[in-house]
Amino acid sequence: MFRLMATIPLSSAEIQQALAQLPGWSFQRDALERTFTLADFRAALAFMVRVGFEAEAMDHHPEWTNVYNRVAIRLNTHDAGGTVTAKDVELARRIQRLAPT
Ligand code: H2B
Repeated sequence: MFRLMATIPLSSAEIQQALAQLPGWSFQRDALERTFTLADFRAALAFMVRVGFEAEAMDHHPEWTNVYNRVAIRLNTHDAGGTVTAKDVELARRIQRLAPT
């Protein structure tokens, strides 16, 4: 399933549709992006471990940076020429479930 999801770039209409269900996420520089702010570094690190395990299970890996309590995440699909695919949307949805409220 993921193999097929990862081959077809989404149209900008499809990306906008997906973003409507992904609070805080935006489309920037060919990727889905969101920055999360956690309570402190420990909470940020725990979040990254959870997201990392989810990403690994999907074989889909975020580009991200962490500074203290902030985690900035970018998702796109190298296998689709660095475009946004359904696989990025699926990982963003899973990250939302792990996100602080
Ligand atoms: N992560 C992301 N974000 N995009 C990809 O296209 C991708 C990946 N491809 N993780 C996977 C690994 C691929 O390189 C391996 C060989 O399955």
